Amino acid sequence: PHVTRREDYTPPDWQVPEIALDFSLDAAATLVRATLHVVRDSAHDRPLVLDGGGQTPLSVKVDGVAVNDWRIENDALVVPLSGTDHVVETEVEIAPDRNTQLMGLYASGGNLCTQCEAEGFRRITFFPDRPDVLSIYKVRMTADKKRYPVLLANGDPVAQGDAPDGRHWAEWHDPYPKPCYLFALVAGDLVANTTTFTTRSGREVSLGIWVRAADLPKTAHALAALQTSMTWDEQVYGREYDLDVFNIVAVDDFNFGAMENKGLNIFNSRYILADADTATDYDFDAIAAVVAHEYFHNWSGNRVTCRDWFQLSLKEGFTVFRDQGFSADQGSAAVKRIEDVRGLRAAQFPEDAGPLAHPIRPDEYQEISNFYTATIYNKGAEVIRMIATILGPERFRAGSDLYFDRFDGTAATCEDFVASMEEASGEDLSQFRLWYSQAGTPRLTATLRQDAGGSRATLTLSQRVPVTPGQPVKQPMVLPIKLKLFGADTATTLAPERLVLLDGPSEQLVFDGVTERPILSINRGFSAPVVVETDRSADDLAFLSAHDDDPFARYEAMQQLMLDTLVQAAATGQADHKAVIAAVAHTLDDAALDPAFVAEAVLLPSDNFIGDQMALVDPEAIFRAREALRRDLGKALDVRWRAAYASTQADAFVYSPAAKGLRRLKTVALGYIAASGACDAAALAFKQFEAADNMTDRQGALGVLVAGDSAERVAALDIFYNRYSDNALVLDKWFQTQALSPRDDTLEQVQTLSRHRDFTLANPNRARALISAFAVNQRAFNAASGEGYRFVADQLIALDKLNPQTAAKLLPPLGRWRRFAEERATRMRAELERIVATPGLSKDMFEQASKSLG
Ligand code: HT7
Ligand code: ZN
Repeated sequence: PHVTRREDYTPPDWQVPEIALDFSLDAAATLVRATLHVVRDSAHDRPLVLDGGGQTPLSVKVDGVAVNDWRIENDALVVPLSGTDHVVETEVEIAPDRNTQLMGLYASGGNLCTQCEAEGFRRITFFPDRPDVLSIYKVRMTADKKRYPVLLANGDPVAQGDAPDGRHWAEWHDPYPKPCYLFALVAGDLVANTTTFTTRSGREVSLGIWVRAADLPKTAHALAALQTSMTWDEQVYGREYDLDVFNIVAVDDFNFGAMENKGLNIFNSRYILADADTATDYDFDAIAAVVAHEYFHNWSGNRVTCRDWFQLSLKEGFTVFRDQGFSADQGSAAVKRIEDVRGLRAAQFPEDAGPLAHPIRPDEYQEISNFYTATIYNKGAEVIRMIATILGPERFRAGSDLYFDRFDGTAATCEDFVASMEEASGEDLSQFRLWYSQAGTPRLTATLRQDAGGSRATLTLSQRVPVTPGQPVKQPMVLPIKLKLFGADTATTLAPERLVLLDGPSEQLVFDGVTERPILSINRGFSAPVVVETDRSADDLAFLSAHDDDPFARYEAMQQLMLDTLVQAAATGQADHKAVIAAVAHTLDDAALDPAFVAEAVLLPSDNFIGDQMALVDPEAIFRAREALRRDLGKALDVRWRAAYASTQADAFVYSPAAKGLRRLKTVALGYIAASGACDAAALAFKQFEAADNMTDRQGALGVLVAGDSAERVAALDIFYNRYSDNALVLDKWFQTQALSPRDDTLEQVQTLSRHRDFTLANPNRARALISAFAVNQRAFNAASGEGYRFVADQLIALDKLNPQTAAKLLPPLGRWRRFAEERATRMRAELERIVATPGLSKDMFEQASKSLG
């Protein structure tokens, strides 16, 4: 396989300052004429090489004259040119309706749309498909007027008109130079929810969210989120929008969440469409976050783009950090931080500890699509967050202003970003740069000792960065650790919060005036993305879960208390649940706490996260331990769960942080009532299911019922299916809920569901709803028979033939074989070997599967 290496970067041989694209659109056969103004970039005699995606040019012209001395090499069009400045014109034909990969120009729901990041533009036309070639785009589209009444592209609309044979045309110009991965067009039968936004310098921008007519009522939330995002970016980062038009189009078939094409974002419809009946609070929140994320890319990604794809985290890590800040400002910042850390631990920590571990700025790749990972996005955001923590808000903002001003209109690097932060703040980030080059989650050990008889305590901190593939030796990182000491007797502050920058292998901190037994609160706010190991007792963790004034640390103490109990139970079969029960009771009794926080704090760690703490994962033992604790918590606190359940009932659906928190706690309480084995639990859940005026309550109740074994379970699944059988996004929930069920027969149910008439691998959302959800279900996926592995491998092999990118993203769970005892490990490896040996395997899957075999 061909490997692209970061160290091999060289600037482009040819620049393309302008391009004119003329599309004659048709689902079966689209003609693309591209006119490129090409300029030799330095003194060299190399030909013009334009990347391609398997198409053959119908014609090639240089300076208006047809030429035939071109050749195709590795799909690229090679054109010998003698001078330094030419106009090169190519014509190609492509077939959007046969494009199942959903990269380039493709058909979705009868409309035509594009996806070009990372390397889809080459499947549309011949072009230097690399992010450091920036061009001004002029686009003309002609299409059947009835079938495609709406024609959209990047930038601003400049002209439109009718053409012969029932066709019409439109022209769009984008004045900002951009890399081709930001190109987009849409042709379709769509309607828009529109409004205007006036930027702080007075530019009036037309905003439009384009969907099928029937979906128009579900666009209000996304449109409001867009307006809020535009204001937030002006206020928090001083960034204004820069065109007269900002359009978003929702499509049903999409490989990812959304795409930030300049002035024409294209979204997976699941991140646009919402109303109370069909979308959960989680969906509403995700829509606002993704709308914000894509909008924020207009600066962090579009105005300043990436020099090469190794710099992907430059735009993605920074933009995730920005969207996290936005979401935190819209509701509970504490709950948002807890959710983000939970997501990081679920997706990124395992990646960092497995065969696909890579630094946030990778050194090499075979297929760049495989690097749109939790590491690039979420760890990347944590790295930016650490810079913000070290610098403080004012200096961080100064660094961000300098970065945007200095690199506006250019393709930059992670180094440019860090250097801007350094220059604006005066802070030396030399050693901090290791976060960009070293993979692996650092482990921080903290031991606090009170000197015998004295009033002094010593905290010893030490760090270790684990070995990862290709990186056998690691340097100590800079870890910004927020910590504080509480007094065990008085529950007062013994040492106020301070930020420690641990930059060596270990360090000792001495605290004076420690007159009572100190309790350590560490990594407050999750100030560094590390695993913390301490020897804090169950009593100390219970103390912190009740008294810590940092909400994240408080949540974390409870999680650690639960984890310690569950890991011991899974390893030994024995457990004392008393401490957890008392801590949960205390949290439920604390009327001052936000219900949204309570709901997070009382949830047990997932099976997967418990497994991540163990030397070898025993899925059955973990499942038993967790179910036993759930049952005991349910039984012991029955009165409290029922009180919480009663107190969280609402009259009518409102989408607000407070109402969301109550709904969350309501379903968590219902889950514990059911876990206790109470005989009225199914009836209670079914009542919630039937009475619900919103999807959060309805799906919450369905999840509780699906986990059990009752007549209500069967009824609810039927009712849900029949009610929503024509709504693809809600049917995804129906598939997903069943795939996540903890029942003994989930594997068989999922196998049956894969043959359901509504199941298809052609739609990425549907494929993910069943396959990804099933792979997260630790016990079902890791069935001792190996059937779970075989099922997933079969699905991935089939999906690879249609959509390699989506297939490859679903592979990592099979690569976790080193974490299991021999029998399961052997079966997983056998499936990976079967995948690698599949004839015609894509390079996407080959890279993931072969690296996973390690
Ligand atoms: N920047 C976008 C990435 C993306 C993508 C990547 C690979 C294949 C398909 C894709 N669609 C969108 C999304 C984002 O991070 O905002
Ligand atoms: Zn992004």
